[in-house]
Amino acid sequence: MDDGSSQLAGRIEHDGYAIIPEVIDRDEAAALIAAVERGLGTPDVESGVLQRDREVYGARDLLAKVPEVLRLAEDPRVRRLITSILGHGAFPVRGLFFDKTPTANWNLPWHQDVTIAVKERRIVPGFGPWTRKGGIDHAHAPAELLERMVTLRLHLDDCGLESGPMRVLPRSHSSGRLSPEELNSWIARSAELAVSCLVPAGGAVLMRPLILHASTAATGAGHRRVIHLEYAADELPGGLAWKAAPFRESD
Ligand SMILES: O=C(O)CCC(=O)C(=O)O
Repeated sequence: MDDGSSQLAGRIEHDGYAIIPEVIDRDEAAALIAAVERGLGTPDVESGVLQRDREVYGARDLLAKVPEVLRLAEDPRVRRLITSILGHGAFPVRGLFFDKTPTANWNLPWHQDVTIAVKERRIVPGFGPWTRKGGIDHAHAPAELLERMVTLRLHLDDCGLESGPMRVLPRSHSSGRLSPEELNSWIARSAELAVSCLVPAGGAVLMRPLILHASTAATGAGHRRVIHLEYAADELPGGLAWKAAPFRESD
């Protein structure tokens, strides 16, 4: 019997993204807001917690900092979505937190997500340039790896047009890593096909990291809190290791 998994996998394969209106319920989303606030504690840039005017607007390494987020990443409702796309060997490799508000606001130009977080920098063909953010080594990764990853962006607040939603360009995920010229050509050809990802609290956007996406600044009051979880199905080559969930670090 098809439980919708193959349909979801087909949508991700074809469009590069899908909106799932309910992954967890609103009470669970509210509990996660409290858990993230507890887990992030006092804002501090060195620890990977980003703040502007004393307001937390983002955080890295969420799987290590917030146990409830690690549980969410392995929750059967989330796992079912992820494994239908990546198979049963899928595992979470990075957790980020975003909180867009009128005072901690941003817009992002069209881009692909090409960066992964690893335990330790090593020279491996295809990986780089390297950066260090929040005390963690990050590298640009090859398209073949990124094409076998998926991101789940779980919304903790209702996200409408006024919330500065993420916008995606359907089907832009399947052309590999785009040069600036290719990216501009995609935008020139198909910007009018962009979809604003409007998602209720507890719902999520599933997306391939290579889909072109952007976001506008929020115009309304309130928060747009998102837990961003990346999953992979492959170990890394050349002695590189994912800076992933704590339980994997002692593997
Ligand atoms: O949350 C947003 O505003 C967009 C985030 C984004 O573009 C990203 O995670 O790459």
